[in-house]
Amino acid sequence: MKVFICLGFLLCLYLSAEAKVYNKCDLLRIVHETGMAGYRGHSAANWMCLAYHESRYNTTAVNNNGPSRDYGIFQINSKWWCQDGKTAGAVDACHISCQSLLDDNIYDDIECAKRVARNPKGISAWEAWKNHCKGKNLNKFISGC
Ligand SMILES: [Ca+2]
Repeated sequence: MKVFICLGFLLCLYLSAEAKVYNKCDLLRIVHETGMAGYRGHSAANWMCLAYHESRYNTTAVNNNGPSRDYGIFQINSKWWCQDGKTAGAVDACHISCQSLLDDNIYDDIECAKRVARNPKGISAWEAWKNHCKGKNLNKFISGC
């Protein structure tokens, strides 16, 4: 039993070394810096709201949808956008490993999110954006920074 507790503890240490939960103002700064603000007509507040409702700004967020998985701060899907080696018929349109969508460097995640937004569905590809952000007052996602 002690061995298992120890392993669990070490795993936590390992994960926390890579894990990063962004605070709002740091993420907003990067959204501006990378040209995501206004990209394809979507304001910084829309991207901030999207990331908040997809991952709570946690870069290590993973959600298993059965046949595919969503990865990282923007919850990018392995069926279409990234390669996780275990999704049948994966397209990998961002040409990126899904694992690199979980580290604390989100610049590559942002490039992939822009690629998603260039598709005909645009930002509507994200269910969380449609359900929680579309047409809403999003001021709280950018205020105070
Ligand atoms: Ca990354």
